[in-house]
Amino acid sequence: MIDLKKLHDAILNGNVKNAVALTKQAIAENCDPAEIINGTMIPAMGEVGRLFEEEEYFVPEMLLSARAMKGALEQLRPLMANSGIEPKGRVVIGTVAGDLHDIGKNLVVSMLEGAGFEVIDLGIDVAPQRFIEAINEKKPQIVGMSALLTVTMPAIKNTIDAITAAGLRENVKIMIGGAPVTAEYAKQIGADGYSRNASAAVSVARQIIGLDAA
Ligand code: B1M
Repeated sequence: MIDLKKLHDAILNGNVKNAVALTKQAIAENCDPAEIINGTMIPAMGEVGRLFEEEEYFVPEMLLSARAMKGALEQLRPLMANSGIEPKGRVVIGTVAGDLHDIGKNLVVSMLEGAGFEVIDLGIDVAPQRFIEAINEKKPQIVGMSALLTVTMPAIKNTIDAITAAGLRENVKIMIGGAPVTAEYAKQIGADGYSRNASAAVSVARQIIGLDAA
C-alpha cells in the first residue's frame, strides 16, 4: 500500500522520477485523485513556498519541485478528463502578463475540462492583447485569469480594462483566481467570479454562465 508521504517528499525534494512513479502507483491502487492532489501534492508545494520564504529554498529548488509536481499532475490528468459529454461552455484562460506560475492554472484547466468545459489555454505571461485576440477568435463565454504574485495582480485589472476598451466586456464573463487574489479584489476590479481553488472554479464557472443558481 502506497505511503503518500513519499509522494509529498518527492515533490518537496524535486524528484520528478519518484513523483511520477509514486503517482502511477497511487493511481494503480485506486487512490482518490482529489485526495492525491489536495491532500498530498498541493500541501507539498505549500511547503516549498514556506522554505522559499525562509530562504532554505531558492528559485532552482522551486523549479525542481514545480517540475516534479507537473510530472505527477500529468499522470492524473486523464482521470480528471471527462470525454464524450456535451461541452458546457468555452473558456479562454491564462496566467496574466509578467507572471510565470502555471501549476494552479493548469489544475483549474484540468478541472474545467473534467467538468465538460472546452478550454483554450493561452499559457503564461499572457498580455491583454492576446486575451482580446482569443476572445475575438474563439468566442468564449468565460475568460479566466490567474495571478500568483502580488505584483502581477494589477495585470488582471489591466486586462479587464483592455477587454472593456475593446468593446468586448459584455460578451464574456470574467473569472479570476490565484493565491494573492481575493473575492473582495475581484469585486473591486469588476470581475464576475472568483474562486479560491480549482474545484471551486468549476462551480463558479457554472454559476456565472447561468448553468447553476448562484
Ligand atoms: Co514563485 N512565488 N516566484 N515560483 N512560487 C510564490 C507564488 C511565492 C508565494 C513564494 C513565497 O515567497 N512563499 C512568491 C510570491 C509572493 C507574492 O508576490 N505574494 C513567489 C515568488 C516571489 C517568485 C519569484 C519572484 C521568485 C524570484 O525570482 N525571486 C519568481 C517570479 C517569476 C514570475 O512569475 N515572473 C517565482 C518563480 C517561481 C518558479 C518559476 C520557480 C515556480 C513556478 C513554476 C510553475 O508554475 N511552472 C514557482 C513556484 C513553484 C512557487 C510556489 C512555491 C508554488 C506555486 C504553486 O504551484 N502552488 C509559490 C508558493 C506557494 O504557492 N505557497 C510561489 C500550487 C498550486 C496548486 O497552487 O498556484 O495557488 P496555486 O493555485 C491554486 C489557487 O490559487 C487557485 O486554484 C489553484 C488550485 O487549487 N487558482 C485559481 C489559481 N489560479 C486560478 C485561476 C482561477 C481560479 C482559481 O480562475 C481563472
